[in-house]
Amino acid sequence: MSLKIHGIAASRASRPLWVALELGLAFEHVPLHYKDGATHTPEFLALNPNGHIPVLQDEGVVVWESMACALYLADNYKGPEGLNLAAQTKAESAEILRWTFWVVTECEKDALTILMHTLVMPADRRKPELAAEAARRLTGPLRVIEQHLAGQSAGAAYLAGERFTVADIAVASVLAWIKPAPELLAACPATAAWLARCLDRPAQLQLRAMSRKG
Ligand SMILES: N[C@@H](CCC(=O)N[C@@H](CS)C(=O)NCC(=O)O)C(=O)O
Repeated sequence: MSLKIHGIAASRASRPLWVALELGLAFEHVPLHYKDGATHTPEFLALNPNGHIPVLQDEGVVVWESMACALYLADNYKGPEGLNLAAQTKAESAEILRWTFWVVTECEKDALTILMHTLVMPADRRKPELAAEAARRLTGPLRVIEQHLAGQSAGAAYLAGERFTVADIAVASVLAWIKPAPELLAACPATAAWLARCLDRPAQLQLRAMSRKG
C-alpha cells in the first residue's frame, strides 16, 4: 500500500488519520506509540529527525508535523463523490490556513495542558492549578473563534463557510482536548455546537474506536 500513517490513533496522528478516514483512503496504519522509545530508533529518526509521531509516507514523499500531514492529504486526495476537504476558492484557502496556524500557535499548548492535568496524567501527578491557568489563557482565543462562528451567515456551519474542510479537522482535533474544562465551551455556544457537529461525524467515531484499541 503506498500510503502509510505512523502513530497510534490516541496521539496527534489522529489528525491525518481523521482526514484519511473522511476521504475513505486506503492506507496502512502503523500504530507506533510515543512512549516506548519507538520514535527514537535510528529507523524512525531517519523518517522524522524530531522523534515524534505522526509521520506520513506517500510513495517517496515523507511528511512530518501532524497539521502538515493533514493538509497534505486534503490537498492531494479526494474522497468518494468528489468529497474535497481542501480549499476550492481563495477565500476557503485563507480560512484553512489561518485557522490551522491559529489553533497550533494560540491554543494547542494550553489545550494539551488541560487534557494532561485533568485526564491523561496519573492523578497524583496532575496539577489542577496548571489546568486552571491554561483555561484562563484560552478564554481569549475562544472568544475569537466564537465571534467567527456566531457571526457566520445562515447555513455556514463550518470554519470556512458552508463546507466541512480540513480546517474543521485541524481545529476540532485540538479543541476536543478542552472538553474536560466544560466551563470553557459553556461560555461559547456556537463553538460548542460546531465542535459537537465535527466530533459526531462517522469518521471521527471510527477514529475514536481506533484510539480505544490502542
Ligand atoms: N508538533 C508536532 C508534535 C508531535 C508530537 O509531539 N508527538 C508526540 C505524540 S502526540 C510524540 O511523538 N512524542 C514522542 C516524544 O516526544 O518522544 C506535531 O504536531 O506533529
